[in-house]
Amino acid sequence: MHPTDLPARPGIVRPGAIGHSRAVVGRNFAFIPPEGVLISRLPAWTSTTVRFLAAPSLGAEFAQFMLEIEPSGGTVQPICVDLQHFFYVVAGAVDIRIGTEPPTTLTEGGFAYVPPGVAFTMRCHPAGPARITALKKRYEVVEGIATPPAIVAQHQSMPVTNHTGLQGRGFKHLIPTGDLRFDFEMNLMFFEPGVCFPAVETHIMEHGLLMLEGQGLYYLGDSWHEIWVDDFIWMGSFCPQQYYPTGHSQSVYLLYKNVNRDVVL
Ligand code: UGY
Ligand code: MN
Repeated sequence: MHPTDLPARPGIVRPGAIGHSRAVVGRNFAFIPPEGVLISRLPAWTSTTVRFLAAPSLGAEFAQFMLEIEPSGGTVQPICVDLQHFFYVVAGAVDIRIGTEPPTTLTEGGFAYVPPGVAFTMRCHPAGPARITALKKRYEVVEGIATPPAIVAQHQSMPVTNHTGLQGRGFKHLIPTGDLRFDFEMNLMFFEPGVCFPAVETHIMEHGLLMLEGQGLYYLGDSWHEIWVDDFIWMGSFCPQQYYPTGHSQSVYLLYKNVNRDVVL
């Protein structure tokens, strides 16, 4: 019997709380189920809690976190820092304002890219709370290449593409792929059950992965990990990786990947 099948009484810790963690932190990967990620608050945000998922203290060269914003909560004042931001609405609705543009409403599946040095505000709609996954990364400047423009859109308005020719795969490149102005991609990856990558990947790029739909098994380093909705994985540079979707429906995850830049020696 799985410990979650045992009756839980209010105020009493569930059986399995000690012996059944799926959390693993390795040298160049971390598997982070949500139940162990504790909340904090950020001075620049009101009525908002934050759960950090990846940060330099883990080994990552970016930061990724979940923002849980109460109705009418959000940024205290415009945030303008020398970092890029990316936001993806997991649930709820927010208004985002980037630079001097008028505010745009983003609902579940909405996303925004904020270039470095550009101010933004975010406000949760009063009707209910919002959950946003957010990412910060220092921009890698290249002489002669312009900094990228802001992006605000809903993924539902984008077609699913498949450059691989492999049945059962699907992609949405939320940040234009191959555009050298950007130094990272954020991709929605779609998989039919049983459709894995053609090989175990071992590449220099890092990943931050948030599971949005379905379930499967994730190969990290040299071990398999069962994954489902709301789990997070950090994959460091050269972490061997493979995904094997299980279950009865498609699975979808949101994947950060640093690209388009040379190694720094
Ligand atoms: O594009 C990628 O690197 C992707 N195939 N990796 C992954 O989903 N772990
Ligand atoms: Mn990969």
